[in-house]
Amino acid sequence: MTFELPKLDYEFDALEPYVDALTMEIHYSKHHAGYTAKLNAALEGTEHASTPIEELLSSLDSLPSSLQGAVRNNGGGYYNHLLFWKMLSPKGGGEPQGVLLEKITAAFGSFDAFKADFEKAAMGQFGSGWAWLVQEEDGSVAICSTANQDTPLSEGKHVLLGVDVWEHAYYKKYGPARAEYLQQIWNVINWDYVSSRLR
Ligand code: MN3
Repeated sequence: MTFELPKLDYEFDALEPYVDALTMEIHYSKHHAGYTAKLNAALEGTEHASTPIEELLSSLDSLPSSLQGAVRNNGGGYYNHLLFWKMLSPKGGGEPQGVLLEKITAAFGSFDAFKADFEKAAMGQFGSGWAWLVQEEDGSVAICSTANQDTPLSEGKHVLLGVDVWEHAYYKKYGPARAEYLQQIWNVINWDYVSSRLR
């Protein structure tokens, strides 16, 4: 088993009431575990079984065509959730500080304007996917979204923050109200971790 499900830094119920315990348990124990197992199964016995996940995802086109789908979907799911759990914290919320806040203000005008733009991108992602804050080559930050488990890493972008907008991330608590989930998720965003990802 090359890729392992990471230990969570908090309990399933630690993000209540914003992310409910049952959603966390299923999301981690079924969805993330599933991506991990399927990724391992796809790579087992191939020359890529011990290639770092970042390397696999940033060079999808150079992989054998028989592996590209599994790495894109299950490798993307494995990697995106690795980051997502760290981007959340029971001690999260509030506003980013320092350099990250400066970059956000420079790009969007204010933190509130950034949140509105981010929520718009997340709402505009039709079906399953993610909304992202990424850092560009020139150091500036930008918002984008991806479908399914596609990750900005595969487009050469450096991820700072990602929010899962698959229904499995919110449906048990919020039903179809993705907008409400997005408004509440800010309460548990771990800005210290997001800031630590700046290059
Ligand atoms: Mn998910």
